[in-house]
Amino acid sequence: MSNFIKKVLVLCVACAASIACKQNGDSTTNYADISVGDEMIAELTAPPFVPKPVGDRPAKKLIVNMEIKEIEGEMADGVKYVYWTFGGSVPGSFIRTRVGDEVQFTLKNHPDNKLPHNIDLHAVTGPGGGAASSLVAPGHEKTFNFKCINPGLYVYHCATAPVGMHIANGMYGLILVEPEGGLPPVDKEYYVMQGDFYTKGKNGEPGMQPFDMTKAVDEHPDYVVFNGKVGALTGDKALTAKVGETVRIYMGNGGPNLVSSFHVIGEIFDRVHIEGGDAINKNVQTTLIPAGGSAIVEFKVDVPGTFILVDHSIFRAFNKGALGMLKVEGAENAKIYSGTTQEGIYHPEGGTIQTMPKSGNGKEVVVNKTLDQQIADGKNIYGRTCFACHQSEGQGIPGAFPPLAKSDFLNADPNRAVNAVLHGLSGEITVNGKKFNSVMTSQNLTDQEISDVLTYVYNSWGNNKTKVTPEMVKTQRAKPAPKAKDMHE
Ligand code: HEC
Ligand SMILES: [Cu+2]
Repeated sequence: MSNFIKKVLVLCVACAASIACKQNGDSTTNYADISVGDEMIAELTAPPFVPKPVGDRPAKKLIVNMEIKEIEGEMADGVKYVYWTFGGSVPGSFIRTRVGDEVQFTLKNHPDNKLPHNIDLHAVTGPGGGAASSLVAPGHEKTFNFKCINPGLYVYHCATAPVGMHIANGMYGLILVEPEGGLPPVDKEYYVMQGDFYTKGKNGEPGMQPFDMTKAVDEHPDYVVFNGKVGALTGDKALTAKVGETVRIYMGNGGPNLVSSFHVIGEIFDRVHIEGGDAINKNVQTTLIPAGGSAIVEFKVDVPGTFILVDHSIFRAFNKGALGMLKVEGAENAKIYSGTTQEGIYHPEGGTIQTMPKSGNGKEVVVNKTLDQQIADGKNIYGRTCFACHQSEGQGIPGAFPPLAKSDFLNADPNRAVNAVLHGLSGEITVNGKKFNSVMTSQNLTDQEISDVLTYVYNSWGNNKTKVTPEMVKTQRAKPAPKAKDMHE
């Protein structure tokens, strides 16, 4: 073999090897050795927003200035809590970097704070993820440097003893390390992080609520929420998108205890960066997010509507606050989803499902119930149909489900209430001075059942004691369903 041919062969083998490396995605690049260009001050954002994508910018020396603030906030309507925060929000400010960036991180502890804090960034390769170098007393600041050598979405958190308590009070956030050239562009990007909270009083108990160490150790949270509080992502604070857009959610879980079964009701994740790393799973319904971990989920929104973000450990969503909303506007697409096109009577067989609510069109035995009978039967119906959203004492969930207790909307017009249960209710309404803009689906109940449940509601929790009769429901059922707009006037 001539020398020339040998050389060509060697070259070819080398070429093929390098192509193979690129194709299977092994990061052969040693990002520790990338030299950085000029300095740049990092843009930091409060949730649910994220800084601008890195695009194809070269690696830089990135200056991050973050200030710790201990601040009073609201966990739920009337429930106060002192949060410890990175940058004034829970989760803390979003940090966006790229592989090869050299981060100069300055952590400031506001002089009004009471405690020392530090930061452990999971994106850091080094002892304590920076914690050892960043312990800082109130009124002081500490600077340390690290190089981003692994792309991915990473959690950061405080790691000052008692570590669990600092995290439980809201000291966590996300740092994104984008790959070379950046993540593929999308239309909307959001920042959501789950956390569990432990308060002296039980869920909903008003006033200032101190942290409860015993409940935290027992892992019995009173609140499980997205972005630090009940209703942070509902009503007019809902995430938004337009039909046809692609949405990317940087989803983290601060814990301190629970893992999250993240799901968006009515959507399927087209792509999930599992655990915030390189591996991509496709067509996912629910993705597991470990405490101290993350995922990047991406999906195209094809039809309009309100899509509910939940931890599918579902009592957390409907009873502890882990519920957010994505409102999608745009044209309907009947090919993908066409709503109710037919309604029929389904006769279930078998003993276990015979307690299902009957259809309103079935034959009913008419009995003249007393007020007390109606209330007793109505309470039962409430427990199996309305409770999940409007809650046990009709208190609702701020920003998501309006109260039925002392509801001015309810008390003003029984026929309107009947129609809400008969036909469902959507669009903006105001209940006791608070705006709601969500969807209640129609409830598949008979005239008697609707009159019973509403009579129960009207005769509970300080409402005006209206007795709703089956005849009133029958009259409304006979009329065409009112347009959403008429319901709100
Ligand atoms: C899946 C959740 C859900 C269920 C179940 C549900 N609702 Fe609602 N309800 C809502 C939402 C959301 C609204 C507000 C709709 C809007 O924003 O236009 C609402 C509004 C109402 C209102 C008017 C506002 C107010 O607070 O007075 C009444 C009355 C009402 N619901 C009664 C009931 C009754 C009675 C039941 C059970 C038979 C029930 N709902 C079941 C979610 C629900
Ligand atoms: Cu701390």
